[in-house]
Amino acid sequence: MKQVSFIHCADLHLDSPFKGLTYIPSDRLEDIRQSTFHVLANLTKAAIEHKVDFVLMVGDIFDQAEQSMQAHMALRQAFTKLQAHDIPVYMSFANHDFLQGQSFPHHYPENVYWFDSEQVQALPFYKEGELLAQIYGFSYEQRAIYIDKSKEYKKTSDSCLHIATLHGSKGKTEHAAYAPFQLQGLREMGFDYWALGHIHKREILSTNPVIAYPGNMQGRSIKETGEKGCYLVTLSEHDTDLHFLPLAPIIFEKRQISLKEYHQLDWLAEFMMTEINREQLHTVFLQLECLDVQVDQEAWFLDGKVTEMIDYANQQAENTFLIGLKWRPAKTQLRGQTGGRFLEEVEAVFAGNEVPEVMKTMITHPEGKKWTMDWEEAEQTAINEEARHLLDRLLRE
Ligand SMILES: [Mn+2]
Repeated sequence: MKQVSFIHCADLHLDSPFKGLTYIPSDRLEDIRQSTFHVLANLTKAAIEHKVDFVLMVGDIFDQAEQSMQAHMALRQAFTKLQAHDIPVYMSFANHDFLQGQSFPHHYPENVYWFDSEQVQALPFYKEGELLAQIYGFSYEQRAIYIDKSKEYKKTSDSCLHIATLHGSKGKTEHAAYAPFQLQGLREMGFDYWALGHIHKREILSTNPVIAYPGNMQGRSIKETGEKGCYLVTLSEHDTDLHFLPLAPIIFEKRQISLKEYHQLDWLAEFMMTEINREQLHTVFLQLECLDVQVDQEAWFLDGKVTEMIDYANQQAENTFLIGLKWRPAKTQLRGQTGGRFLEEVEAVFAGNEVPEVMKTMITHPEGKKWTMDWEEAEQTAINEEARHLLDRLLRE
């Protein structure tokens, strides 16, 4: 029976600049900037410890088309370490590190096999002279691929395991620019495993055969919460064993707290200190979201008292740091107020799905488009809520 063990990872985004992060204690910034390098070192270590047959890296190895020398050197060093343990790497580039944007030569050690064009190719994996698997894949030449690439995957006639790597997204609606595929289509093609990449949230889309996203390897903002890492896979013709390995040195988390029961300011301070003193194996960046903030509590936030508390808590912290505080007043008063036509119009904007006239100039402007195009529903709701609270506060002042 043919059997292989391998690591399936994707979306390393090596040398991510972490530009969007705010409120991070300045002496922690360097840890964050180094985290994608640390996770690569952890990956190398895990592959060696688990003695895997090979490593699959499914696209977006680098965060940007044009890369830093540090990123190239770190990647090469990781490959060399794997080579010393006879572990091959099968790798592709995708929308972040597409081929035509790269100028650095691809001189990798001999254990590294990479998909060098948008043409789907098969690369064989031999162990002690025996062909155990064919590994399929392609790289992005440009930053987008609008067609369903899965239709171009053709199994060779070899009697061995057939493992397909694909950096793309499911369906046609959401991210059609990234090699969109249909799940049912993949299921029916007879491959033993579909190693996906692109979506940063870990997800098993199908179990027979396994079609899975390992998620990205290091969360890059408060939108990418929880443990991050890779899959350790043992695959034979009859069985797939999938095991998640956490690798990320830094974890982002969110915690909600209702202030209804917190009548005193020092109770909130107490809560913060408990949160930062929790036993943690990793460095955790925690966003507190204070809900149901009562009218008389709003001053705590507006006068900067809570920010000051966070600064103090972070000075005491060892593993858990508070970042990016959010707070929401208990009740939006806009609705209850009799503010005449103005408030009615404001409410109509919030209630409707139509883009208000005044926004149209902004979202059609090339600069504005960048910031307003891709809101998910939850984000849109959060933005609306925040706008409503801001208006409410300003009107009362
Ligand atoms: Mn991608």
